[in-house]
Amino acid sequence: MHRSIIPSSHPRAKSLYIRELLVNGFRNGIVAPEGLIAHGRGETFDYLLGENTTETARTAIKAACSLLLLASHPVISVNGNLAALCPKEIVELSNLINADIEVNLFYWTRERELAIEKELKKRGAKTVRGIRSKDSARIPELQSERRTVDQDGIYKADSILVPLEDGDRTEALVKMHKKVIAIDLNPLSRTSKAAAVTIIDNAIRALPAMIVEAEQLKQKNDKVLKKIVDEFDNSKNLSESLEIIRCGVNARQR
Ligand code: PTJ
Repeated sequence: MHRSIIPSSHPRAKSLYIRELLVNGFRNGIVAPEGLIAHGRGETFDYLLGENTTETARTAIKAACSLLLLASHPVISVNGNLAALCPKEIVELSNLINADIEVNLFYWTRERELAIEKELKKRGAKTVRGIRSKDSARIPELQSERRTVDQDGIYKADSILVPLEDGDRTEALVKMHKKVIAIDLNPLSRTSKAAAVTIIDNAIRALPAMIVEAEQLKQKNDKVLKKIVDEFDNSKNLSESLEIIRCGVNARQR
């Protein structure tokens, strides 16, 4: 890690540290080379959104946590970028909402799948699903490597948290009548539009914010959680994020 050569006084220090987490993840065999490029795309949107969790994202976080707490079988889907950015928070959130953790990769390799499993177990995960075996299931109509899922994980889940997703799988999961909760910095992506709840925020901020929110919402009864979900409008929330990008966060949230 080159953290020592990035002065903490650097105006872009936080953003440069996040890059280092990904570069480090790449060097440790967790992040795909293409993951570094995907991060660059995300960074652009993050810059335009003000590099903070907006009130609009907080509304989505509340709905997302409510949906996950109402689920009978929630799963957190983990790819290379997420595992590099916030492995500790993945485990903490999964414990809090009683969710399975499942590795699911677009650029699948056996080595990376195992490196991610190892990283999550190092951070306290007891079980990590999605490690391919002869019992793995297939998502119908999906051609990418992401179609291979755990028979007792994503395949049977009713709600799935999918940070940094490609649109194809989100659409396929929706067709399987699953509730998809996305974390994506791009409010124009197919994933953002297809998900039931989309959190337009950087996953590195969204996961810790979800932990705080879920801790509070866990005290509420199902009726209250259901009302939060019913009142959430994903299209409206996406439009608000687009307006923040267009006009700036202060113009939108004054
Ligand atoms: O680890 P693998 O093999 O599963 O590969 C993962 C990547 C990310 C390489 C793969 O899923 C991919 O190519 O993703 P895309 O299609 O480039 O989409 C990534 C989306 O996530 C884009 O809309 C980005 O704007 C967004 N994004 C990037 N970084 C972040 C992000 N959203 C939230 N938080 C981020 N840190």
